[in-house]
Amino acid sequence: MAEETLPGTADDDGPDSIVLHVDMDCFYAACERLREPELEGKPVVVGMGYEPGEGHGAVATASYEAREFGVESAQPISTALERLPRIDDLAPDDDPAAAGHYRTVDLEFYKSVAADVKAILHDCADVVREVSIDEAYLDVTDRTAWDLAASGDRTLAEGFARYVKQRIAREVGVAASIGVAPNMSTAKIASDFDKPDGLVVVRPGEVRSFLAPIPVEEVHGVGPVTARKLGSLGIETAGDLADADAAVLEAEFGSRGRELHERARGYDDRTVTPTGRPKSLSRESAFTEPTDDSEDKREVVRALAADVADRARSRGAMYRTIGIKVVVPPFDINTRATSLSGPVDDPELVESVALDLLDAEFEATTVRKLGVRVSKLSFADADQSSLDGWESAGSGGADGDGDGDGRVSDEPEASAAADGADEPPNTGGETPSRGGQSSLVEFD
Ligand code: TTP
Ligand code: MG
Repeated sequence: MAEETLPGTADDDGPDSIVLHVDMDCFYAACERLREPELEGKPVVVGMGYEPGEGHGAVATASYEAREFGVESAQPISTALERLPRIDDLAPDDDPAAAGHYRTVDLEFYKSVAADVKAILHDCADVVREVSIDEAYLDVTDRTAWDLAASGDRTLAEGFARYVKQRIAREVGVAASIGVAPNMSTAKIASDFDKPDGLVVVRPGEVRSFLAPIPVEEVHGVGPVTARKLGSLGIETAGDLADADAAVLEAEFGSRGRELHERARGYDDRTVTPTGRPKSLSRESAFTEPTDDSEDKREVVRALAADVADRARSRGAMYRTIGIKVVVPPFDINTRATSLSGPVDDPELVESVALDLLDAEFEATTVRKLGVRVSKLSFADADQSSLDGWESAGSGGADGDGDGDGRVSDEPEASAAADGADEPPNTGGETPSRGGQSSLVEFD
């Protein structure tokens, strides 16, 4: 497909960007499989408002095996049950392979998995835009290149994306599909192109030919109404849209028509902008085997505290809350935090508070994962805008699931909630205090 030369020979003003769009495969179902590995390869349906044994609620997502039976997102559970009976309802001689494992949405758990994924993404890119619980754009122009790898006809960018995918699979245990392209809209289409477990690379010279056969509905900014109108003009694919007369499109759709025309031709000059300032900075670490060894746990907390304090300092962030996260097998998440009377930048205090919180309640507990977090951040530099942490998959007020469909979106908040103003109120806990009141706060 390389009808033009590589790399960076575009007529524009600089080298071509390298954008990754990462979207997790059947995300909620993949999370359920983390807890219940025996669901691997089986039809799984995750229902919102669903209760075991009942028939109400709506499908949040279905595993790819369940999709084969015609089960899909937003469908009523009652319809899903007609297409794919529940395993518990099967008669003894029915085929268990043609039955579904129905589970109820557990957003807190999915957010904790998403945070692990996003921590990897932030590790792999300086600029990350999180758009929902399971989806993000990365600008990795500075980390890799469109040049061909020495070993063959693949680009370095492809190898980089494969590395990101493998890290997510190995470290978190869920599958991502990744699209790689010189711009955001093409990367998004590419990530969807070969799901599940896809890796689709569209090189700078290939954008237009890649887009040509794609249905217009998939072009960013084309909703069902626009698609219908385009259809009535005989425009069915991105190729048709690219070849259409810009003046006609503009007459029909105004300036948006011109924009859609540009997108279909492979131009999208949006840059990946980070989602926003962090509300907190955190780092967590899982043990290979759960442990109750007090010194092992303290050692990990010390290392995590040093790392978090270091990152806060390098980002110019002061913090007013120091907390820990303790995950007890199988996935029981506990968080404890201490609020200080004012913002500090004090690595030793992060360590001692984190250790006190650990010792106070979890000294003898068997844990599988530990985390340290600083929050209620304030920044010396008003323009600072990097983002990190396990909470970043939709922390605070930005991730409410009050939009009815239970999806979690991290689109930018309008206001400066980044200072932690949305943190839950103190609950008057008995945790150690350093010149300020103690509190128990939720991490997300
Ligand atoms: P999607 O990324 O749209 O879907 P998905 O990850 O389940 O599957 P795919 O492999 O096609 O990407 O959404 C992410 C999660 O958001 C999904 O796992 C469940 C939730 N969701 C809803 O709750 N309701 C919905 O209508 C949709 C589309 C998603
Ligand atoms: Mg997804």
